[in-house]
Amino acid sequence: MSKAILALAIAFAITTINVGVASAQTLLFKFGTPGSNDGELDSPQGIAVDSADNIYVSDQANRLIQKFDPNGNFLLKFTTFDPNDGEFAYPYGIAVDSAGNIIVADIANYRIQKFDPNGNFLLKFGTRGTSDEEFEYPVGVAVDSADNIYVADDSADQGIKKFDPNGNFLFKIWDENFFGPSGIAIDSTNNIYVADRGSLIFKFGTAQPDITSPTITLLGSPTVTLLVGDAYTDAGATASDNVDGDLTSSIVTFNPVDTSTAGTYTVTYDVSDSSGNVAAQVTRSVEVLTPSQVTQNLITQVQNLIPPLNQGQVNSLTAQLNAVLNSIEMGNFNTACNQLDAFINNVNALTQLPINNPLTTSQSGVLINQAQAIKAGLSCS
Ligand SMILES: [Ca+2]
Repeated sequence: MSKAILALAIAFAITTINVGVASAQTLLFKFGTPGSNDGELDSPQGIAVDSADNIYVSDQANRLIQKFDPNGNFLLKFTTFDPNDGEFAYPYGIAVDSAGNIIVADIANYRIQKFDPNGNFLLKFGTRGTSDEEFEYPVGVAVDSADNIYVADDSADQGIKKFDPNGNFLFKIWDENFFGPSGIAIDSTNNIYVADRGSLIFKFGTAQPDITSPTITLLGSPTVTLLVGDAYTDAGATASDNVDGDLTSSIVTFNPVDTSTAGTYTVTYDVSDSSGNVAAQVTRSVEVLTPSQVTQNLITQVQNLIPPLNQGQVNSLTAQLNAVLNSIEMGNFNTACNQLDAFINNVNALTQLPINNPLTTSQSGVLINQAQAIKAGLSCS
């Protein structure tokens, strides 16, 4: 054999091998005729086989499930138009458990249905919604070695949900890169595989993922009122998580409080756990008031004390506070301090102890504390 012929022979051999590698796997058979009679199909979408190699097809447009023997011969079909049980509005994903029961995802009814090998209805679960037990677009189903049922809900928010064989919710699997989890399969050691319409394939282990967010607990009052110039020390918050434990040191606090400028400020607290679950944000409202604003608030409180005060008593206290306001606005802080002292004396004189006057010590204490706070804000001696 010349070199040229040998080279040609090798090239031919390589070509032949390549053709062999690229060819499709051997077709054993195919079956199906468009239509709605037994064994005829209309938009079949899902397929599964049982332990005896029988073939189940979710025949979407015919709204039923068809069962064929291992050679593709029609065995039975089932559907029921009972609106309560077993009606297929849009059967899609299908799986067979170890007992030969058939699990079907019925998208348009937002539910999963289970049938025995003869097509008798066994149970259903799910309704439309976004809670753990509900579905938005249940497309794919799979079962693990214990016949637990996994549902792929083709919605970025819902992800994969695991149910026990009776349809009781167990847990949810979610990933931040979910776009439309639709296909699902379980391997021999119960790892979970997900095909997502966002062009991603996921594999999840058997351990239950952490899907529980940490919680933040505010320390101190959710509302704080200060005077301009006061010091503000934030009381902080604590955080804890079901897996990570104490996450207090990981809290991200945003504290915009500026006590040199009157206004209402919102302090925010955020934290997430090591699995990326984000806690519900907790906030605190801090109001920084000018001495004038506190004085005006005090006037309002005094005017709301009828009864136990009478109109004359309220008028007297209000006049004193209006004088304080006027002095503050004129910049006569020393005068305002003296006027506040007179107000405090007046309040004390109206307090029940030691004789039976109208104000309780509690009521007068609230007024006096605020007067003292205004004095502090004015740097009274
Ligand atoms: Ca957690």
